[in-house]
Amino acid sequence: MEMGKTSNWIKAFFLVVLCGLLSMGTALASEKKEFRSADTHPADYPTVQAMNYMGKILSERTNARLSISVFHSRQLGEETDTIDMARVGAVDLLRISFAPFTDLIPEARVLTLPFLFSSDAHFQAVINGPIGKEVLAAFEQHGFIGLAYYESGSRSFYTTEKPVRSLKDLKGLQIRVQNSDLIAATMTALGAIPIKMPFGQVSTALEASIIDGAENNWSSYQSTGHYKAAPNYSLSRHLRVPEVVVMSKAVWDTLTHEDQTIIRQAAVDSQKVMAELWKERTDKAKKIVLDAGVQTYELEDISAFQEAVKPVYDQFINDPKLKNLVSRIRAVHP
Ligand code: GTR
Repeated sequence: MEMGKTSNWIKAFFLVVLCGLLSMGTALASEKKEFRSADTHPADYPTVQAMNYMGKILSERTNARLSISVFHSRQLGEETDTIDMARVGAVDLLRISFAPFTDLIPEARVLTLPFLFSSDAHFQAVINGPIGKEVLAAFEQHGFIGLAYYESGSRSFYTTEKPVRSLKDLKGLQIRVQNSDLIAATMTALGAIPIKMPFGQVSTALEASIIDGAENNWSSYQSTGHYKAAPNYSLSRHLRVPEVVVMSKAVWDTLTHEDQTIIRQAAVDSQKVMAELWKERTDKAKKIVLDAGVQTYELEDISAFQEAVKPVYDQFINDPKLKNLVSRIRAVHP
């Protein structure tokens, strides 16, 4: 089930036209380039801060010739809208979740598989190693240049009424998911009813009991205020969906090799700042939600969840190249 799709398309269309006009103006005005970057999160969120930092060092390293203006808080639309805009070069950069790329880029599915990573350290070793590089490189043939990964912790379920401790608890619950067939199939495999819904609509949907719950990391659970309507947080850690900084290939191809190198390095350098901000923010978010009365739960039997999602692997990891990536990920020992 999808909600708000038509209005999002209309919104995306007008934003594409608007951004197109803006970019023509910038190109004519001077040689200076101010890249527009989109983010769904608010101004004080680590991803936005890290992109601001990337803009700062980019500017320092080019005598203010290159800079970044971050349109946070969904000012340019929901994540799927901004993917469409970046593809045609209407927006230059995205800080975005891998999830909405999984329907487009087969390699992106691999890092989004449920229960694939055994720990944070495992996840970090994979994204910062050769597999991470290979997956980022795969973005290019789909119109994006993968520049860097950002931290995002693990995602867990939260519900308005009954906490989720077992598959039985999840059965029949309407759970909001990101715009990804793979994640929707994961919910179905776990017995829930997936509701694909843009991030910006989840608060209202929880408050109005349109959905029974959603899933996200501590920081997003807190920043969105979802914890107020859904105070049962079940530490299922079922997904570790990476966040990524990508540039529109349409824009990238207009840049000199030298500028491309500077941009790539600035993105990689911002990753370290992101890691620090992320840790701080996660600790703060946990404290805020626990102080507000959120109850946490552990799953009774995680192996039942891991077993239940096996068909998702068969369905989405359906060619030798993807299977090989999964085996190599499993063989990484941090
Ligand atoms: C957050 C992620 C966002 C967005 C959001 C969602 O964890 O940082 O980019 O994808 O989840 O659930 O839509």
